[in-house]
This record gives sequence, C-alpha cells and structure tokens, in this order.
Amino acid sequence: IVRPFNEIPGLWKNSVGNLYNFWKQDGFKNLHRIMVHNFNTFGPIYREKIGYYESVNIIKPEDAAILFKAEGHYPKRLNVEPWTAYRDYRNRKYGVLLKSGEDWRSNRVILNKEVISPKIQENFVPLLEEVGQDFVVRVHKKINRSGQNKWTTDLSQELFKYALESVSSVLYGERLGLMLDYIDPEVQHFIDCITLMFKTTSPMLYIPPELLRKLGSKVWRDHVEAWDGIFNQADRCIQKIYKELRVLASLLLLDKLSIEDIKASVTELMAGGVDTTSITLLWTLYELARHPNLQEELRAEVVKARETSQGNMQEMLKHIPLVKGALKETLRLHPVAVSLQRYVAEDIIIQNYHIPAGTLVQLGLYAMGRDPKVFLRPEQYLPTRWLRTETQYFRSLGFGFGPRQCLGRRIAETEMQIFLIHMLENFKVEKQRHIEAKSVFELILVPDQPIILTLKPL
Ligand code: HEM
Ligand code: 2DC
Repeated sequence: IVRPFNEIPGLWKNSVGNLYNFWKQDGFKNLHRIMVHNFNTFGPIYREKIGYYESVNIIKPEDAAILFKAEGHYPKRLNVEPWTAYRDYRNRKYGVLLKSGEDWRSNRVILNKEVISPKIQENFVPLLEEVGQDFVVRVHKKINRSGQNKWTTDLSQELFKYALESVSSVLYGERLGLMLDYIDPEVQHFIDCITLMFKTTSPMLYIPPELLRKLGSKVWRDHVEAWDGIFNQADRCIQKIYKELRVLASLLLLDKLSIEDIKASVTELMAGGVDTTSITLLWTLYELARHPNLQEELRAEVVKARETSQGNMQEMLKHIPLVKGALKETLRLHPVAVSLQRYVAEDIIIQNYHIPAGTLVQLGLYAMGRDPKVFLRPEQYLPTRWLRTETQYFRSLGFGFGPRQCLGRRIAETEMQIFLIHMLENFKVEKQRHIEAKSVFELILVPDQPIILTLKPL
C-alpha cells in the first residue's frame, strides 16, 4: 500500500525553528553536508521546510529516474529568488535560466541550436583549442620567469580567465586577451562580480530578498552591485560585437529572438560560464596531483590520442575516454550543483510514498555521489569506473538532465577536455602538503581553501 505524503519522515512542521537550527549549523555554508546528514538520519527520502522553501529530498538513481519522467513539458527548477528579485528590481528581462513555460521553451529551442547541438560543437573546437594553446604559452612564461623551472600558485584566478576567454570566444567570436600580461580592469571586475554574485545569493535563499531590500541590508546591496557589474560588462561585449559572425550574430541575423531576450540569455551564458568550469578544472588538477600514477595514465592516453588523430582536435576528442571519465569523477565528488530540483508535473510514487503534483523534489547530487550504496568505494577517485565497469544509470548527472539540463554543457565539456589535453601534454602537476580541500556552499560548491599546485615542464 502506498503511504500518504504526510508520513514522509523529516522536519517540516516548524519552518521557523528549522531555519534557526539551519542557521546555527552554519547551513548557509554546509548545505551539502546537512543533506548527507539528513539522508543518514531519515533514509533515502525526507521532507523538509526551511523558511519559505518546502521540498522532498531523494538520493537514489532509480528515484531520480522517476522524478525526471514526471518533469513535464516545461521543466521547472527551484526558483532562485535573489536572481529574479534583481531582474524585477532593475526591470531587466529574464533569460533562459529564469524563464518558465512556453516563453522558456521557445527561447531554449533556438539557443540549443546555437550552443548545445552536436553539429555546432565542431565550430567551437578550433576556438577553444586556440585558448588552450595560449594558456600553455602563458604557463611556460610564468615558469621561465620564476627562475626555478616550476610555477607554484593558486590557479583559480588563472582558470577564471581561461574560462571567460573560452566562453567569450565561443559567444562573440572575439578574444578578450585574458591570456596576456596586461588585462583590462573592467574584465577583472566582471570576474569578481560573478564570484560576489554567487556568494551573496546563498544567504538570501531562505529569507525573502524583498524583505532584505526593504531593510537596506548589505547582502542585498552587494548582490545588486554584483549583477549590475555583470550586466554592464555583458552589454559592452554585446554592443561591440553586433557585426561579428558567431552565436550572437546568427541569433541576430536570423531575427529569431528579440534583442532584449538575446541580451538576457547571453549575459546568463557569460556569467554561468566562468566559475563552473574553472572550479571543476581546479578540482581535477587537484585530484591528478594527488594521484600521480593516474596522471601518467591519462597522459599516456592523450599522447596516444594525438598520434592516432594526427593532431586533429575534433578527432582527438573521440579517443580520450579516461580524460572524460576523470571529469565525470570530479563532478561526482565535487559537483558544482549541490542538488537538482524539479516541481513535479504529475503525482508520483517514490520510496512508496505518494507525492502530489506541484511538489518541489530535490535530488541530492552531492550526497548521491558519496553514497556507498550508489558507488563502490565512493571515497576513491577512480575515472575507470565510468568505462562501463559499473552501471551508469542516472548516475552521471553533474549537468542536470533532460530538456532543462545545462545549456552550456557542450561548451563546458569541450573546453575542459581541451584544457586537460594541453596541460597533460605539457606539464606535470604536483601538490605540496597533505592538505585535504573540502567543499563549501556558496550557491555553487567551491573549495574551502586555496588549492596550491606546482606545474613543472615535462
Ligand atoms: C544550468 C551545471 C557550465 C550555463 C545548469 C544546471 C546544472 C549545471 C546542474 C541545472 C540543470 C538542471 O536543472 O537539470 C553546470 C556544470 C558546469 C556548467 C557542472 C561546468 C562544469 C556552464 C557553462 C555555461 C552554463 C559553461 C554557459 C556557457 C547554464 C545555463 C543554465 C545552466 C544558462 C540554465 C539552463 C535552463 O534553465 O534552461 N548548469 N554548468 N553552465 N547552465 Fe550550467
Ligand atoms: C543551489 O538550494 C542550491 O549552473 C539551491 O551556470 C538549489 C539550486 C537551484 C538552481 C541551481 C543552484 C542550486 C546552483 C547553481 C546552478 C543553479 C541552476 C544554474 C546554476 C546549478 C543547486 C549554474 C551555476 C548556472 C548559473 C548561471 C547564472 C549565474 C547566470
């Protein structure tokens, strides 16, 4: 017999008290660990109400499959209130990230053709390859200047620049020059604004931004300043590029979307394309530094792939299964998104509980990645587990799923694969001390401390 919704275990009866406890446990930074703890306490399904958010949380791949089958024609994620509050406040349009219903679908279908279709991927491989090569040149220069034949640094700022250069090159067909010594302070400001925007979002997830605005709170003011900086820079890029012939231009020329819709979505693509890929790459280098033998295996694969494909990058990308496995493994242990969520479009049954249509259901992505019932020896970084040795059914979900999955997925994957190819071909990555970096929640999950790596020429 199916059990009723009200019998799902969890803390959902005292939302204000829960918010207080959440705050006491430093939940704004520990959301991922609190979710793991809740699954350990309540089992594979629990219900929760913190502040104004109410949700049902699940962890099993089989249950994720049920959830995504019920996402409906217009899949809807948890609404990130601070983001929509900013747009409403400044009277700016929602892009594909924030739109819903038919408006979302029609914009998304058009954008898909320009950024995520397999056919279009071929177009941006050469662009991304060029950025990858420039990054290698830059690292060699840093190594030479050090006078020690190595370069030891926190790579995160370098990776932010690499990621922004890559995504701009694809969107605008123009290089920003971020791999050079002098970088435009306005572009640096843009990068800082994205980080600040994410950081100021998480404290506002559970308290209505509207209220914080009326109280004139600092976090709201910082958030507005961050988005203003993001939109200003994106506007400048869009203005400059009207005539260029890339994604943006083909959207314009064919007159498929209004200029306001294009601006909104292109700004989201630019802002979404920096911290996500760069942090995933940083975690990957960190894991390769911790596992030198694995690093050599990956290097061997890349060298062989280069031979087989005679340097043709498009072809080369088809011969690096272990590199691709490494990226999946990074997203398993260090996902960007702590959870995936959908408001279910129809009634469903999960773990034998009835869940009514309209309920917000969250898949704990971070918790699933570390669950020994889902992954054998989950604490180990094993890229080979993605080479058909273990089942992959609803387990590789770092970019989400279905028609509402990450729009930047193809750009991100290609950009990250090309980066790793170039790094493995040129440098050895080492780590200094025995520090264990953990994740902290700043809307996306990021390392809790600087990750210092050493790059040595091969
Ligand atoms: C949405 C992850 C890189 C732009 C998402 C979602 C996830 C995600 C989990 C939600 C999907 C869902 O609800 O099913 C990642 C990861 C990245 C990455 C792990 C890199 C490692 C990027 C990049 C861009 C981007 C490079 C832009 C070029 C977007 C946009 C959406 C989105 C616009 C919203 C799509 C929509 O609502 O229709 N991403 N992302 N992401 N991402 Fe990414
Ligand atoms: C954050 O409880 C935790 O890809 C919340 O590139 C639920 C939630 C909802 C939406 C998620 C968000 C979390 C994490 C960041 C995501 C976002 C959807 C898209 C966004 C996953 C899990 C991200 C980083 C986009 C951001 C683009 C934007 C800045 C223009």
